[in-house]
Amino acid sequence: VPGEPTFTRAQVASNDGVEGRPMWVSYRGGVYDATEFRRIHPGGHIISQAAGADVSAFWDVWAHHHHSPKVGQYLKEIRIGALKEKDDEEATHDPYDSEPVRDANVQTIFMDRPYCSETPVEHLGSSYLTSPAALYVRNHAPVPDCAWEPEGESRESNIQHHEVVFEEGDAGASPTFTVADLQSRFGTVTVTSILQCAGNRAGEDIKATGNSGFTGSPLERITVGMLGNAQWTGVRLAEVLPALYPKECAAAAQHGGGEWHVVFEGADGYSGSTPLARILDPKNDCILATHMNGEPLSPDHGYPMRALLPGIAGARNVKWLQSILLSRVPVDAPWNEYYYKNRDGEQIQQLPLQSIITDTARKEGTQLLKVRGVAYSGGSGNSIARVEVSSDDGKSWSEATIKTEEVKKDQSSKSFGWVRWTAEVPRTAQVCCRATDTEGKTQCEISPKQRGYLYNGWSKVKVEM
Ligand code: MTE
Ligand code: MO
Repeated sequence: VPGEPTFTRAQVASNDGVEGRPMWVSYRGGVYDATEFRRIHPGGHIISQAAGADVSAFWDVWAHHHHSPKVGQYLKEIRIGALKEKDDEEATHDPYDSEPVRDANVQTIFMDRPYCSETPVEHLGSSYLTSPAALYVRNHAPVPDCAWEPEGESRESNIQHHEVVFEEGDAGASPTFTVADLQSRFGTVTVTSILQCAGNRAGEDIKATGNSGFTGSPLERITVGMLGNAQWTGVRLAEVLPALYPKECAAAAQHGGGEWHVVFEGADGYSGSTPLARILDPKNDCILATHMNGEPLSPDHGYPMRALLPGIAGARNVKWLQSILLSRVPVDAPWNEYYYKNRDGEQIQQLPLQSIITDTARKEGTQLLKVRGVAYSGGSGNSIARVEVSSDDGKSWSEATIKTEEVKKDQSSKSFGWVRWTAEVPRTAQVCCRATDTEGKTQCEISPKQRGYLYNGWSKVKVEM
């Protein structure tokens, strides 16, 4: 902007938002007064981490994420000048310099900053439980420093000290509990559940139903691997919330829970919310998880604690959990306001019934094809009644064999985990599958467009002839 005032980095730094001072930040050579932004914006405290400094790493995420013109307009409104040229070139601290080490053999990487990956399909169905190293990762910001390996302490014991703030609980102002407090008061349970990003199968969705918000972004390459199945251990939210928010939970029980939402906030500034009624129903197995497959959560998956809401879109399973708040409205953070909404403009919650072909192989000495895959019922938590495979585009179907013997019998009262299955069908150029749950719900060939999310049409796979 010609003729606008210029500021040095030192000047920006002196406006750090502390003790009534305004909060300035720099972003791509511009200087912005973000005082208001921090105050009014639920995602604003992520910017406070960079008060008086450069927010490029944070705002780049926000800006490219939300294709909304509102973002550009907003930045224009709060711009107060430009950085002095020499200062613009100065190197700034890189918030991505302490990212965890990842195993490229079991992760297909879409983006590095923020890190986003899927499990390669060859690996997806290779075991009943997905390993933490192979589970897809969806980050929207740098991995926050949650001191996962403090000196002299094991990760296991460090979990115990982690604190979660319950904002404005009935017990008075914002009680804080360590994980150890929560565990000794409420005990822990283990539930088996898939975790899936609402954007899984985005590539197939584009092929079947046309362009979406994913088109043209690195995420249009998502296949079927933003998904995994694991055993999660933690404290039950259906016990924690009524104890800490008795009034709200009682009111919610009377009114079907409709008007209350549980807002989870992570240490990276990301937040998500889910209706209280869903979480209060003990059958839904919603927990604050500290362990995956018996191991402390890894840094990428939310160490030391995350929300684990079986059957609910990954986006609401907030990692690096810092605070919980009951609210009358769904959280209005940039991640939720522009992203992860369905075609009716509602924030996405439940995942749909799903089945996925993970691999096919010629059966030696026959004209048959062995087909393997996974299936799960999503938000309903119903069991899978059957999976069928077709080698003639759905004209005829063969029933698959479900590997029921490996399904974990844990404290989960519904079926939120996946089942693996195998089938044999005549060998052709393309095979497809569909699942049916115990209520008779079944998958359609092509599912209705949900702005690119939640695609659950038949899984179709080309076969090498
Ligand atoms: N929680 C925080 N704090 N930050 C995030 O970026 N991403 C969400 C959710 N929770 C996210 C988060 C999204 S969109 C998904 S799909 C899941 O985490 C992914 O969990 P995973 O990375 O452990 O597989
Ligand atoms: Mo996601």
